[in-house]
Order: sequence, then structure tokens, then C-alpha cells
Amino acid sequence: GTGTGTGTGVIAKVRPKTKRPNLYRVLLLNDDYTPMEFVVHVLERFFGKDREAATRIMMHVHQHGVGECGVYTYEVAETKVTQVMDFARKHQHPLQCVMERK
Ligand code: TYC
Repeated sequence: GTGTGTGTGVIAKVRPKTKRPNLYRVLLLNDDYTPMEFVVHVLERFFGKDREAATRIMMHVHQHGVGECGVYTYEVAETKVTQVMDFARKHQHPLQCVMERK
């Protein structure tokens, strides 16, 4: 480096290293059986949505087959998927939640 003492004469450039994390979308999939109210509750409880946003996302999934709940780093996305799948199973609903690389 350029510090005193080592005397190598090497000048190291400073490069701000702001590495972006890989991001993942967490998606809900539509099905014919999970109650709309349950999906709204999932979006409020696990994705921090207010009732209006949760209802909009639920209706989007209902009408289009798939929709985005949020975008997270790998670990957080994985945790959300597991939480939703465990909660759906506990209530015996076939709701599916998946993640995909953005
Ligand atoms: N299609 C479901 C119904 O009519 C509602 C639903 C919405 C289910 C979103 C899953 O991810 C979902 N009861």
C-alpha cells in the first residue's frame, strides 16, 4: 500500500465495494380452495402488508394465477416461504408459496 514502513512503492487504489446481494421474489400461487380471507391474513402476517395492499395482491393472484408478495435476500425469502407453507399446512389449505431469483 501507500502507508509508511513497508516501502514497497505500491499505490493501491480505493474502490468503494458496494456489492449488491442477490434478490429473490416470493410468490403466491392461486388454487381453487384456499379461502381469500386466509390469503389476506398471510400477506398481513408474514409480509407486513396492510389490509388494502394484502387484498390487492390476493385478488391479483386469484385473477392471474401468481403474484409477488415481496423481494428479499435468499435467507429471508427462504424463511418467508417456509413460514407460509407451514402455516397453510397447519390450517389444511393447499396454498403454495415459492421463491425465484430476480
Ligand atoms: N382462488 C381462491 C378462491 O377463490 C383464492 C386464492 C387467492 C387462493 C390467492 C390462493 O394465492 C391464492 N377461494
